[in-house]
Amino acid sequence: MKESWRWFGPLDVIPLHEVAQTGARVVVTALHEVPYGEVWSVDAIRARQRLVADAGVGLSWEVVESLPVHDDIKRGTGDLDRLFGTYRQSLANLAACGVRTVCYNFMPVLDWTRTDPAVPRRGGGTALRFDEAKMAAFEMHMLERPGAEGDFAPGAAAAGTRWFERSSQAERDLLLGTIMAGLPGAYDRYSIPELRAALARWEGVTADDLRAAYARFLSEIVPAAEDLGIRLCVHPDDPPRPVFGLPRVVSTEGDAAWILGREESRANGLTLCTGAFGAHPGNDLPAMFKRFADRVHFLHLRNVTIEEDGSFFEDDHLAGRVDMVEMVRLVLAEEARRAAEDRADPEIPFRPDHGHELGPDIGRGTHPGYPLVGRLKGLAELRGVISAVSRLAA
Ligand code: DNO
Repeated sequence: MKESWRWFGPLDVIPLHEVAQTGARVVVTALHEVPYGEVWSVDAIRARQRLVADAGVGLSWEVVESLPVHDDIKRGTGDLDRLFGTYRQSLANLAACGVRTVCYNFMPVLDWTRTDPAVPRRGGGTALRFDEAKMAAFEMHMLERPGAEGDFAPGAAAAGTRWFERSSQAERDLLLGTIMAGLPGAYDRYSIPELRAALARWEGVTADDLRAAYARFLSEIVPAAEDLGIRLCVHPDDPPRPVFGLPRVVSTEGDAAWILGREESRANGLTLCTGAFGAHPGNDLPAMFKRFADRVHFLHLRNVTIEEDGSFFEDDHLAGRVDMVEMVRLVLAEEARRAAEDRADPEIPFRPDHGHELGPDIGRGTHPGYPLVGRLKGLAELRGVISAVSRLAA
């Protein structure tokens, strides 16, 4: 299992020498500054590779997270030929530079969503949380989205109304900021009117429409990726269910089976995020890994605890509902299988996904979910499991 670390580029407050101190071997990053839908040029990719190499700490860029899919592709409208061409060109440029594992997602409008950036843990550390009632408060009373109430369980909707009535302006502003913070590497946030405008463009688009657009994306892109030796790997929806009335189609085991079945090629793969898939009570992560093992090109290992009303929080890496020891056992067995087939790259890159904000990271201004110490704690715990499981299997 290849230890990797997400680094957000030159603007990340965590410098590369600190990444190296964690023991991680490779960097996961993206050209976050390139607008969605534009080509990642060879020059820009090489410049980023040089930046990583020039830190002189033995790191290299091996995984792209993410090469964003333009919203027009997801909606199936606009100048699609140009956008598909651009995507293929970026893949070709990445391959030319030797970067061949490429993560992306197919969530409309927004990436991952949380409602609480800092739920207190023992001793003053904090965790991220998705609270059904607060999400209901946001959608019903701040966004004022018609029909929002019907998308929540009655208890959550009522609790959301109570929260809204009691909340201060500062609490509402924090909620807006937290919900908008999910756009990776982006420092711009939608305001409520901007979010409304973005959602309006999606009015009437159903899950079937999104699936049709996804099928087209796969048929346009996977053959090119295969020729280039690129391993695409879709990241699941987070949370794994519709939000803001937008459809989501990468949430369950069935969704993953549908995606991988559309193009039967290793180039059409999966980022198995145990946290995002894990927030859906119907997803059994070890079973999913077993079923899709050959097509898993990248792993995000973290854990969640789901509460009765569907809210969830990010638990310790070895706590929560996903059996991480079993996950590691299965991943090592899959790597042994790949090695036995003489595959050039039997090791699957994984990163300790998210972490609690602890000690020196509090107030440091790292990306939400991406502090140094909390992720290092997760990585160290996982490293311990990996080493114990490998020893016992030997
Ligand atoms: C959140 C991340 C996601 C992920 C993208 C992949 O922490 O896991 O933002 O990078 O969805 O495209």
